Amino acid sequence: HTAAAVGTGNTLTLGTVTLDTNSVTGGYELKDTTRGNGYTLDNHNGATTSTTGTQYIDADNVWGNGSNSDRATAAADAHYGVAATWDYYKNTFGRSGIKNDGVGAKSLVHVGTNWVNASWSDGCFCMRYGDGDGVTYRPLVALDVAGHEMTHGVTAAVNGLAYSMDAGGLNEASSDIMGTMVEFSVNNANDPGDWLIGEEIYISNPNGTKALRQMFKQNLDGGSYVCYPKKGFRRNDDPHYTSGVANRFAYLLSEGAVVPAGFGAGTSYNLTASSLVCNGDTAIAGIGRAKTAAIWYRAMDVYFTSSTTYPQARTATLNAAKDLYGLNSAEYSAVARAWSAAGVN
Ligand code: ASN
Ligand code: ZN
Ligand code: CA
Repeated sequence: HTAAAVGTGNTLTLGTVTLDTNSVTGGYELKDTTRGNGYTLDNHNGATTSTTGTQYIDADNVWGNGSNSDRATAAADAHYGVAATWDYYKNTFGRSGIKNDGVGAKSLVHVGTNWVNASWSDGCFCMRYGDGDGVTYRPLVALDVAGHEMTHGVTAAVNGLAYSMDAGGLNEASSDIMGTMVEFSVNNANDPGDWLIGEEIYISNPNGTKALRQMFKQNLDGGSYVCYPKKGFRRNDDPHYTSGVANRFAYLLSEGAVVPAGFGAGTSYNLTASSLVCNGDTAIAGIGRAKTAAIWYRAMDVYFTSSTTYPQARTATLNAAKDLYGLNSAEYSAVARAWSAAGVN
């Protein structure tokens, strides 16, 4: 006999949250029968290519202690992040799971040894979360990371964007954009929405400015590109860097050319500095996150293919904006202007 249950997670990054679990003989398991039976496993620090682990079982349905000293803590974050991503896609786009078939995915936590990464595998239909190095990085179970990894599964299902050249950048950017939208959709007090990727994986991040990627200012992470195909842009570079162009497009489209709240107005965050300006347009206004997400998702779902290039992504998102808002809409013009401001014409 098993039945859906509601437990409590004492997470690493979000404080205390509610977890959808399953009651079984002898306790509860981290399986979410309300979202396609997605479940969370302890990989016990196996290989980073692992495809399985052991089921977490808990007697009182209270998971973790808020610190990584309890192996269930990171599991609580991951389980919650998957549920939040599922809900974001379902509530926003009517998408039921990664493949839109109502089937949940598997999450493996405590993968690898001091692994500072997380990944998605279509083969195991699973995501894997490393523990971090324990010095600079803690387990990579933050909401934007969960949304990022699950979105790799969505990308594989809807358009199969390759993981190289422009398509690779669009693949990575799709994960960063949707991961960010997931984070904003929860807006947890301990991890409020922002345009940073991975800011919660740092053991110490007092000003909240450290991140794997800063979607509004690519050159802060040391490698991401600002303008296509200028300012040193290399088409065959790491997709986590070529994604910068589309991340910048999404930021400008949503928020406009303004420094995000909390980042001051100092020179290091001057978004109109010549190092960041592609076409001289420094006055672009945003259309907001909801419309940006709707346009990007429709482009992913309907128009992107495995080999979409940046100029083709411009056309794809313009077509998506036309479908959603019309050819003469402010949204359509904003898409064109935001791409141009990231060098894509
Ligand atoms: N964390 C990385 C990502 O999802 C793993 C990778 O390099 N593919 O992008
Ligand atoms: Zn990725
Ligand atoms: Ca974030």
